[in-house]
Order: sequence, then structure tokens, then C-alpha cells
Amino acid sequence: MRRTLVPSALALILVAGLATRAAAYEAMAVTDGGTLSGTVKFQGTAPPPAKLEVTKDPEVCGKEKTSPDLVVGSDGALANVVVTVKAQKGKKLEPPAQNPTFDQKTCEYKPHVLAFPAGSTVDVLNSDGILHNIHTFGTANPPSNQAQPKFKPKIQVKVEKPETIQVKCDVHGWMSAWWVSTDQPYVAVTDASGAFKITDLPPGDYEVELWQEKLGKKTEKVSIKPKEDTKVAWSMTKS
Ligand SMILES: [Cu+2]
Repeated sequence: MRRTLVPSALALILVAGLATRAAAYEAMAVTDGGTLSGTVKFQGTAPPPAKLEVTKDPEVCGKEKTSPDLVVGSDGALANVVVTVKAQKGKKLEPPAQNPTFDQKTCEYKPHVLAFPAGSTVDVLNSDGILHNIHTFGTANPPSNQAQPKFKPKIQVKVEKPETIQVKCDVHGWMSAWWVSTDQPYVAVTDASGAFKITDLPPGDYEVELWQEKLGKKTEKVSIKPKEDTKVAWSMTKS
């Protein structure tokens, strides 16, 4: 019995593997697109922001830092949530005309979460005039590990593959950020008021993934109507 079971089990695994492979995103003209806009809030009482000790260059960095890994405004506004509409087709995915910029200022990354289409080149700036070392921890993309002394105001890093990548500084251990390289264009990051907006969506029903580095993932559902703005008020909390 066992001998005959093994090949059929193998065949099942192969079939399951093929069936779960995600379909590639398909570009098409969007003429009657709708908008998804709204806010994400932290549900419940937010923990006080963690304090990070500054161990180097306090004259530029300051004496103490507030951790950027969970930024909640006074009314619960949740910043730095990556909102991804799981669209299979829609407007073309292409790198922006202007490279996304990623600055190092008072030993913090600006912005803390940067989303861009795969294939983009990130302009890494150093506004501080001191040595930083930008280090990306991708797996689909080769890691980039480059010193950026004050005489190098700009480094360019091309990110070919879709992936969420942590970025750290090897000089200042508290510096951390995320690059979100996407395989489709319907992605936004919430601002300090928890707001986001995604336009030109082909009408239809979608799953929307929310991701925040400390809170993890959450899935919502929306229905997008032609030329209408669908407004949502979502929340996330610690699981
Ligand atoms: Cu640094």
C-alpha cells in the first residue's frame, strides 16, 4: 500500500504548488477607475513610545530618540501602515519619473516607511554631514551595505524585485526603516494623521492588506465603484 501512496502524494503536492502560484500582475488601461481613501487608527490605548539611547554623535543626533516602530497620534492616528490593494490588474507598474528619496536627518530615516514600484532607484541622501552606513537586509534583492561619509551626499540603490526590506545603519544602531518594493501600483503608506489614498483602481471587489511592523498583517475587504471615492475607517491593534 505504501509504495503506491508515495507517488500519488507527490503528485498532489506538485498540483497544489502549481495552483497556489500567484498570477502575475497585468497592466491595462483604466478609464473609469475609483478611489480608496481613509484612515487607519490604533484601537485601544497605545503604549508609550519606546525611548532609544543615542550612543554616538549626540551633537547631530540629539541625546535621545523616540522609536519609530509604532507611531500613534493623539487621536489614535496610526502612521506608517502599508496599505496594499490586492489587484491582479490595473494601471501600469513603473518606476516614478523622479526617484524616491530616502534621507538621513538627525540620525533618523525620512521617511520611516518608503513604498515604491520594483525596479525603482532610491536616492539615499545624507543631510547630516556625518558618517552613516546604509545597510539593506533583503533576500530577494542583494543586500546593499555602503558607507556614506559627509562628502557623499547621495548614494543610489536600485531595487529590482518586490520585497519588504529592513534598512539599518551600521554606525547608529537605533536607525531603522523599511523599504517596500511592490509588484503592483496600488500601495500607499499612511501619513502622520493615519490617512492614505489610492487612485485609478479598476471597479470591483478587493482584499486589502494592512501591514505595520509591530502590529503585523490584517486583511480588509472593499468594493470599488467607477469614478467614486470609497471611504474607509480601519483600525489595527496588538494581537
Ligand atoms: Cu547612521
